[in-house]
Amino acid sequence: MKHVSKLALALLMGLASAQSVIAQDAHKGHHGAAADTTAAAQLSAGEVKKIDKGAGKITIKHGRIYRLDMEPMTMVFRVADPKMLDQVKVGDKIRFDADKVKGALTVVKMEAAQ
Ligand SMILES: [Cu+2]
Repeated sequence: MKHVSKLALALLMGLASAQSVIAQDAHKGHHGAAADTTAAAQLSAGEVKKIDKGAGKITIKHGRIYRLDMEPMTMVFRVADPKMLDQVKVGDKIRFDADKVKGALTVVKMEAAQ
């Protein structure tokens, strides 16, 4: 019994520290330049599935997005700047950052995956 509660405590502590890291990252994101050194680590992996230049939207099959606490899935995003859609084509592997802008999930940064 003693064993079990120690394990549970360890799990709880692990969970708590993971959550505080996520909260810190989200916080940094709102402070511009200071976040740049860690920005690369925050980018999520994705693959472009569809591009709709007229609507300024892109469909991305994405990995985990820590900032939004979102599981991997395929979904449509708005883009912060329509020009971003000229930089990629369907099938491209990308790294990107997304955030809520005026209530809509929006790709705020996007680059080709290495
Ligand atoms: Cu998603």
